[in-house]
Amino acid sequence: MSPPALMMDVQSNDSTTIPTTKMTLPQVNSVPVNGTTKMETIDDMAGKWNDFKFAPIRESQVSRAMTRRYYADLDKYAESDIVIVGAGSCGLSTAYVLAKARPDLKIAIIEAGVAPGGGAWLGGQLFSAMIMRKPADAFLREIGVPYEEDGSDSNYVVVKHAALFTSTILSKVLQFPNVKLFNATTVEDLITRPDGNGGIRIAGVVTNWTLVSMHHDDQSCMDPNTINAPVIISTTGHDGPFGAFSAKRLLSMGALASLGGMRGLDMNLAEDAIVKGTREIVPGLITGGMELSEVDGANRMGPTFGAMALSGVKAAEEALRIWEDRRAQCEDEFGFIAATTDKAV
Ligand code: 48N
Repeated sequence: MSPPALMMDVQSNDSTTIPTTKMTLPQVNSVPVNGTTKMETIDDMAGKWNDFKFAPIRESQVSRAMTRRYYADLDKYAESDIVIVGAGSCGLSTAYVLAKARPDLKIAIIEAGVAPGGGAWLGGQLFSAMIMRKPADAFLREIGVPYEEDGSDSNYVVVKHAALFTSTILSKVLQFPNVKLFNATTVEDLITRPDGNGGIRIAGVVTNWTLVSMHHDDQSCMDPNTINAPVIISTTGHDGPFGAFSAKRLLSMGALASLGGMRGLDMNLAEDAIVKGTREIVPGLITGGMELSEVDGANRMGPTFGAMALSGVKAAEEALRIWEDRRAQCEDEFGFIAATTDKAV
């Protein structure tokens, strides 16, 4: 027989009042340091491990601290201003530029993997170094990633480990208060609206837990969730289980007549084409990074990442160029107001 649930006077915002048995929590075993009872630094702990003790916790406090925040975020970002699909090097670069330029916009990033970063944790063939051709070094300076040059007149720079770039851009993006990363979450469809000309406009994304999305073939009726937004930026890459997702979905729904299909490797042609081609491919949806190679039939560039960063810069610029118009279209819908006003709907 399980022991009676221990009722503790645990602070919670729950409206349900539960009878509590007042307990005196064990005092945190504080080791007085310079007269204080707090361990302010890890130096305070050095050599005092025998007396060390964490502050007491009840498991439900951890559960509530996590779930309360997650569900508040789901509620807040159910109406987003911009959704970025795919947190690879292009998606993260896009998010950085957007969040910095428009702190008033709510930006949701949907990433299928548990670990965001896409293919940018390593260079080519699982090697460590990341190469970026000039002028993409400007982006490295913008986000504060150190790099080397192979000779004073080299046309490229080298980040000693790709993870240094990815961890830095990820850290910067996650620190913006107007950005929410929903990782381990897949966009498994797009929200569409008639565009008034017989075609469609993209007005949001359809999401599910990635582990659920991967089992629609062996489990039926696992319905998704949704996020409305006037602008979607799809940077889902060309690789992996969901690569080029939006491009393929737009083709299957008839919004794109055909896909060009990624072509062979040519660094010079590929990187210029991806950056210059980053654009709104159907009303409300911008495509950047390697997903665009599938749309346009652009070459692949292999193990050089400058185009991913600068495609992100361009995608952000394109998003801000079209956002007001797309938002106005959203406002027309049944009087719903776009996300930034956060007006209850
Ligand atoms: O890193 P990727 O795959 O994509 P990009 O475009 O940011 O960077 C591409 C780059 O890594 C290269 O491929 C290099 C330059 N090589 C080129 C070459 O010639 O080989 O990131 C895409 C991200 C991944 O993290 C996926 O997990 C995620 O998008 N993703 C999705 N997330 C949510 N919903 C989806 N449907 C989805 N599909 C992919």
